[in-house]
Amino acid sequence: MKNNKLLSALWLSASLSVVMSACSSTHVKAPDPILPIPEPKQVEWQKMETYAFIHFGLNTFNDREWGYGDTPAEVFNPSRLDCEQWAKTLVAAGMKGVILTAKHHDGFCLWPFAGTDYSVANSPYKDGKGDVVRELSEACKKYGLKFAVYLSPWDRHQANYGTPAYLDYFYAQLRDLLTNYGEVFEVWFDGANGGDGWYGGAKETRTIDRRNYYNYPRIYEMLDSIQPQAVVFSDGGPGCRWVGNEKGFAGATNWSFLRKGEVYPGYDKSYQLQYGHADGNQWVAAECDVSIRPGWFYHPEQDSLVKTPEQLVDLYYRSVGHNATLLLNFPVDRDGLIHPVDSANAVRFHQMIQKELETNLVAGIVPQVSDERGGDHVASALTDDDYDTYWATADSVTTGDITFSFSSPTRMNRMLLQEYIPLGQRVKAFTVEYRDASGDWQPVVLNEETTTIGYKRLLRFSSVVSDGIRIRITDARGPLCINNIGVYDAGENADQLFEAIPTTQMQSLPFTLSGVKPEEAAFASDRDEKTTCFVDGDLLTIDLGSERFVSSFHFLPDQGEPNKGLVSHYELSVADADRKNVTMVKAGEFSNIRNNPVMQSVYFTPVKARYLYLKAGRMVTEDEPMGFAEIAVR
Ligand code: FUL
Repeated sequence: MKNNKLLSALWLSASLSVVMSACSSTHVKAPDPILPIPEPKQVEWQKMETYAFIHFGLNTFNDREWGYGDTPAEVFNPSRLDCEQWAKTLVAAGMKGVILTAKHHDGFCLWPFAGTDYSVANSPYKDGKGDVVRELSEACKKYGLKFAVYLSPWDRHQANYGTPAYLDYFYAQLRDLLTNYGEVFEVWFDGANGGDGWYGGAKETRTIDRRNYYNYPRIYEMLDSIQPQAVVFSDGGPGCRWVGNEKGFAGATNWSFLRKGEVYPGYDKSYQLQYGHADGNQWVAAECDVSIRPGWFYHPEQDSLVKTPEQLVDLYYRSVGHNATLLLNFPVDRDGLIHPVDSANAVRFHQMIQKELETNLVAGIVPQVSDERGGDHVASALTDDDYDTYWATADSVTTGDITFSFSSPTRMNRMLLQEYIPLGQRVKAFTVEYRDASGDWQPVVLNEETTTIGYKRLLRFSSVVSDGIRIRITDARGPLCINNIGVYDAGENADQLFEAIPTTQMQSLPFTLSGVKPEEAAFASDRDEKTTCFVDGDLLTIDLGSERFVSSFHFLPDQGEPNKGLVSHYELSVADADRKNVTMVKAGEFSNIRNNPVMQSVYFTPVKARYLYLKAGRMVTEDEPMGFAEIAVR
């Protein structure tokens, strides 16, 4: 009897607390959203975090980054193409989806588009019966990857490019891809547009009004009616934005907003895209596109230049960990396969990340918080591993402390923070501190600023061994809404793992430069990519001191923000010791140098020479002097 009474008393109090908590949940209003906020599909897209790019096409076979559109379709001849090998590799590398270059700037179509004969249908691949878009979309279904397409608006092959007739052609291509290959998660519109091309005849330059020519509002209508779940990438969105570089990182401070209408392909302040516009009124989160090799397309001489697993881990922290997504490119090789080195490094990268962030030391621990809104928005929501529950503060409270205590000293060196972005991005500044032996709070040592959080912020800090860690949010755009916190120990070598990785290791014959300011000459060979030597005029003269056999010229462009002195078209000549015989060895363009100012290389037939002359035919920005962070001659 006594027991029964006790049981019923317990039952009553348990039911009361359920009722009370149900009441409090229903009575505590969620914070109002702070505009701009993402569309649900933008949140789903951001949750993908890492996905792959595949650059494959005629360029793979003609060793170009930007084909002119003059290479015959018969050149496309992969002997062992296997989209299932791509899909399996990408899954093992942790990729959630893949975007395929269905058509790059050269106009060659990887699917048998009926509107042109410049496609796989006229190539030896499967005797013209192949369809790489179909093969990859089917492999994706089989291996559980999402699928998406890149369709270059610029077409260097089409004779009518630049006229209204081309637009009908372009829209028909898009409609074909959106209608016949299943669901796509993203459509990628490249900002590189207009310029030199073949255009069905001799090479010529065609400029277009990049803002208006394509009539993007019409394209978005088509997309919304056929594939409403797809997010549109372009430099300024509307679904997601370019991050302003092709190196694979976003700023540590990164707002998912832009000022509506301000950014368009060719935006002259593109370096701002890595930070977003803090005062923006449109939700356009950043996507970090980067190739696992220096080029986007496969070049055999880059087999030794594949990014290492450690470099990829670093990029992961600076992309996904900086409130952006990571779009990692795999240049499929001439056999039609992802190269074994690329595959091994990418898979290892994924394993390293999984290992570093394997055990959340605060999972299920309810932290102490300085303020709690109540209802569903309580401290326990921070570590319950449920994306849709979040801790929030009262409407008037825009700062807050979250403190975790451990029963014994614990080693920590990584942290994950997530804001509940369906209600907007709010946090402007925070600090992370640990409790020292005397019980005082000390800041952890980081290599970047702690400002924004957004969808996800990952921090790497020097290891501390402590029984307490706290996050102090010191400034925000409104009440705080944090849905997830993780604290990790990435192992004994955690601190070395995030130290700077050397980027410039160029071997060169010794040289001196003329045509440059004497105090800047040394910058071109100081192995410091942050110092640049600028040239007076449009001619750089390199003196090797004596006649040598040379066969290549390399340079790293200025790595500043924005990059200055980028040479777009060049002529490279050589001369003998008495400068009587001057011979031009190569002329061409540094394709895509504006968006991807990585090391540029010019290879030519070996020749004996003492002097090399690089003449700038055209600069990316007119009237700027040429700039070189590093130079090498071999
Ligand atoms: C750039 C293009 O010009 C490159 O070739 C590459 O496709 C890259 C992803 O986008 O703008």
